[in-house]
Amino acid sequence: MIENQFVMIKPNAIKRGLIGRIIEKYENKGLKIVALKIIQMKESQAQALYQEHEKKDFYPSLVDFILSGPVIVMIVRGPNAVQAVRQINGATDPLEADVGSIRGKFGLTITKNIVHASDSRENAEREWRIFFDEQEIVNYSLIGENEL
Ligand code: 3AN
Repeated sequence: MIENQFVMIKPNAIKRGLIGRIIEKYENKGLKIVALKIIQMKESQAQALYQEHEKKDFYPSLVDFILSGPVIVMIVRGPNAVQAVRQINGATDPLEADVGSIRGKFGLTITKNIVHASDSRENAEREWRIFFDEQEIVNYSLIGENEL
């Protein structure tokens, strides 16, 4: 099943110059970037993105951190893209993530865990709609895509 996954590169990863090394992992897997931008997130967008965590004790620090610098938001498309991206990202806590994953390789703490991705197809659509209009999604073919 071809899915759209919502992915965000967090401010610490951008400040550390990791953008290319992160996006490379999704491309290497055969996934396709169909929308992408760098933004300074608005508080209202952060609240919408993290609404499920609103009551949790880490919520204020999570919102502060995500507003502390630019983020990259993107839509990554491919077969089983939701699960595939979560596998590439690794477990939420970088210390529990596989060392071959993005969080296992580049992360140290759970709040500044380098990347975000949605946990279901429904949430992926809800989350990309916080940052993109449907017309911003560009469809095209990758070389060899039919062999995936
Ligand atoms: P994931 O991004 O792996 O799906 P979520 O959706 O449960 O994880 O959490 C969203 C974000 O909230 C995480 N990326 C992490 O930065 C932060 N977070 C989750 N759990 C904690 C926690 N126990 N303490 C601090 N921050 C947390």
